Amino acid sequence: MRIDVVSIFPAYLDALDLSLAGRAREKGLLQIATHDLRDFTHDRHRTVDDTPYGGGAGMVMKPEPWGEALDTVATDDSVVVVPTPSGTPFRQSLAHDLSRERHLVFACGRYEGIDQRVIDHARERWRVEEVSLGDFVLNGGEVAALAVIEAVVRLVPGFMGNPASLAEESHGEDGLLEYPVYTKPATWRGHTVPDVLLSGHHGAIAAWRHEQALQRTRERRPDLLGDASETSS
Ligand code: 6GU
Repeated sequence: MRIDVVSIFPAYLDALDLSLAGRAREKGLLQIATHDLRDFTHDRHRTVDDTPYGGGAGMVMKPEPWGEALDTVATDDSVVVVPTPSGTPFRQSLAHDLSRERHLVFACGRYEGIDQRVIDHARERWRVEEVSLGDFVLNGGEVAALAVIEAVVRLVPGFMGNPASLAEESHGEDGLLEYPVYTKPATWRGHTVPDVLLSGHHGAIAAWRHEQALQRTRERRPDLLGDASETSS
């Protein structure tokens, strides 16, 4: 897989040299490059933003540098990923989907966003995914791109040591949150590990874990249980 990231703060992506993506790159399974959007400007001040048509607070990213950047970086088999708080929620299913692609291009916006024509034009040439990490606001797409890249890269075959651990986690096959986990010692600061986990009864352990996962999901994420009374639409 190849990943290109376009940003006015490419140094944000330095963290990709660490950990998972770093190891995948060392194995030659992943190529990642970052690009400074300002390198695609032509004025002396390397301007990337301007005031919004129609008025209002903040600045909007100009279309021309983005057009040149995407022309340079994207190819026929690219998927363009645009992190934005107004995107569709980024889910594990999309992470799996993107992990099967050959080339991802992340367009990291700042300010109040990128001129909409950049996205509209990109959709005429590439698959475009505008994604949000949740109902909160970041100053730009860089931190969101890091999160999406980590979620995708760990699913690419050969990138992770133990494929079983990929299926067994939260938002995995059964759609529930993960059950609580424990390790030694059996008592720590007066808190004990649940007896069933020390029992050696695999059936009882599996049943307990499933019940814990259900209880957690009911309490924290009832929307995941597909109860129509809990969904907003
Ligand atoms: Cl993807 N981008 C920004 N700027 N803010 C966010 C977000 C993305 N997801 C949640 N907040």
